[in-house]
Amino acid sequence: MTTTLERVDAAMVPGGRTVASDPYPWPFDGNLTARNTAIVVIDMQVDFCAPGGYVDSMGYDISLTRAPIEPIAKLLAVARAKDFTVIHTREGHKPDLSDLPANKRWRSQRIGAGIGDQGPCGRILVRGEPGWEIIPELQPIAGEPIIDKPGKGSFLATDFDLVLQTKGIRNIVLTGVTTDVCVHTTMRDANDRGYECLVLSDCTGATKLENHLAALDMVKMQGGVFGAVATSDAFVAAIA
Ligand code: C5J
Repeated sequence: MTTTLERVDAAMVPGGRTVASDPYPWPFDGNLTARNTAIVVIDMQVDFCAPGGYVDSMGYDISLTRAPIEPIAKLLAVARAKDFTVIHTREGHKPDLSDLPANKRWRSQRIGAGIGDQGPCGRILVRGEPGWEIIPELQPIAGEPIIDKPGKGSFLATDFDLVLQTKGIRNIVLTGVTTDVCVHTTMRDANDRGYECLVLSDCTGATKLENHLAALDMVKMQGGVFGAVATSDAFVAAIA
């Protein structure tokens, strides 16, 4: 009879490489290549990271959502040089708000940053407005897919899964904001679909530090219930 450990060993790629991560060396089977791994940059938009945007209008400290900008920029420079797939997402709604659930709008209005309402960066979280744009520091380069999503997760009402499948991606490296909302929703959905997820702790940020830390901790429960957590330095060391 084979033990669990023997079965795991049998699944390892011979000579495979892994990232030093918690709670296990990622990916689980050592099958990490530029061809099968995507760096996903979630919602690094003006509305989430810049003065006058949605997060700022809600009264949160944008230094927390800006903290990952520099680490992500450094990561992308290496990942692009190594030919990894880079995918960007943007949260936003159609100008007629036909894809904006009433409860999402109501909740945003009660905190003083109504989605669809006029703000300092244009209509909040509306496609095509200045606030919805990806910040200048992390602009996509030619050929990098941008997934426009109306929800917190990246799979609902988008072609994200089709893009991943078409490119042969099975490992997802998650970066962006916010750790506890859009990063987590995307990671949880990806995990259920069988993607192997890694969250980079310094390349993500939330509107509250405690929530960022708790969101990272949740990934690591139950032997890595959603995947693993690493620093961008550890990821770069593994692919260098
Ligand atoms: C939020 C996001 N927090 N991108 N969106 O509303 O995480």
